[in-house]
Amino acid sequence: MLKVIARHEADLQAPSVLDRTRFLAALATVESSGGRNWQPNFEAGFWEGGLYWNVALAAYRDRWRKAADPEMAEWCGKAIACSWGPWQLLYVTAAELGYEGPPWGLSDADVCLKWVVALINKRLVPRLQAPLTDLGAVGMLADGYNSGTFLDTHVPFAYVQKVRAAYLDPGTLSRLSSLE
Ligand SMILES: [Ca+2]
Repeated sequence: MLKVIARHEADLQAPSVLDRTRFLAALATVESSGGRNWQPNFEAGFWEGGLYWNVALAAYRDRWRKAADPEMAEWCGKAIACSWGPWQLLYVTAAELGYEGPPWGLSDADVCLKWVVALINKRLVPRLQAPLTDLGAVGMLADGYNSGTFLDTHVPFAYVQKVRAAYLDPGTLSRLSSLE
């Protein structure tokens, strides 16, 4: 997993106070137990009848439902409502950012991280305001990654604290280094 991070961390346009490798490692640690638990996770809000269901999602559903053999067709549609990979990135988010592959393509750690970095660069980093400490940046980016933005009043405190703790934990990198 550290090799994957090493291939992408330079693309993260984060403030220089932030240790990019440790931040991306901390996110993977919290999202997928350090890369050990990253099966697709179905998010009902992004499926038919869910809070976020809309015409764009219906189009994704129809596109990928047809992508594979008939026995898998229903699942392939539902794959658009899953989060994927070590960073548990929502397919819908990646698609909004320009990802054109199938939802299940995001289970590849490199593909997943490429679009995670794109998300952070495009939607979060431009709204950060200096001066920042590294833990300040970690907190805002973790809030935004989990809740969509760090500029609103919804702050997922428990999640932010977990990412900060993983960022500070010297064991985070060594645990990830043992995983592909
Ligand atoms: Ca928020």
